[in-house]
Amino acid sequence: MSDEPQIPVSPDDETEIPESHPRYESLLTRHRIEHGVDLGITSRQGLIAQGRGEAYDYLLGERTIESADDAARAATAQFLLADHPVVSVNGNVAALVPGEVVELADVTGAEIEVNLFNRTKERMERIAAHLREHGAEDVKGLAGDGEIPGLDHARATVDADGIGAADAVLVPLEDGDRAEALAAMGKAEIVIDLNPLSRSAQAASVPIVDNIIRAVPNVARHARELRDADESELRAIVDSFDADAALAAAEETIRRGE
Ligand code: PTJ
Repeated sequence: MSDEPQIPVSPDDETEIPESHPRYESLLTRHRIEHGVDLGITSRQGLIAQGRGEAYDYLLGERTIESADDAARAATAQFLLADHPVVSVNGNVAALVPGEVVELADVTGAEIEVNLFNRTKERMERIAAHLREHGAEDVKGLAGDGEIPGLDHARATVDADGIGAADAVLVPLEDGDRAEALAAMGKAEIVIDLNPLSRSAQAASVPIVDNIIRAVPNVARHARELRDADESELRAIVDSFDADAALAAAEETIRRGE
């Protein structure tokens, strides 16, 4: 028999997962995604997306690599410099880090907007309610009175005074083309994606190659440190960040396997 701590096959509550388990973070993440599907927040495709992400996380050593931490700091500076920063939330993000997103928005002064690939009124409302339960005061996305040009799926639908009017958007866990479309609108694009080769990561002005479960609290931590920094310091952090080098460092870590 293995020496690993035993956990219930299907824990009812995440507190049943022992923190001492060597794969604690992975088990916690799976539990939250599964629970998100049960709540009608996460799409079933979200389970597949999580599996894909988890494979990259395994190869990255399930840790925040140095280049991802630098990217999180640059993303924070970009958000603090922005006049109108918005965090975009889909079904996976809502299931994995609802409270952490609310905290990040609070500390950076950002708005939160629900934006879904598999958009239904019911899921939009459930996700907004879930975020409110985790402390969000105002959740955008339900008006859907704006549009991102050049996209022919539901992700094009945004709030005109939310993502439509934003100058910086944080888009965790996307499926590709919206990152390019937002960049084409002149918005700074911060992407969180474990796959450095994904289209979103490649298109981002700041790609954070890290698990959202670590990256969102990390950005909030940097924001608490940087919130009193002056504009020139924030600008210097953004200007010295090299997106191509960060992607190359993540790919190198995956290929080297260490
Ligand atoms: O809730 P909806 O309807 O908007 O749908 C959301 C999903 C995620 C289902 C949809 O956007 C989708 O199908 O995404 P993809 O094409 O599977 O892409 C998801 C990307 O996120 C992949 O590049 C994964 O490597 C990455 N990813 C998955 N889980 C994580 C992750 N990145 C960071 N942290 C994770 N936990």
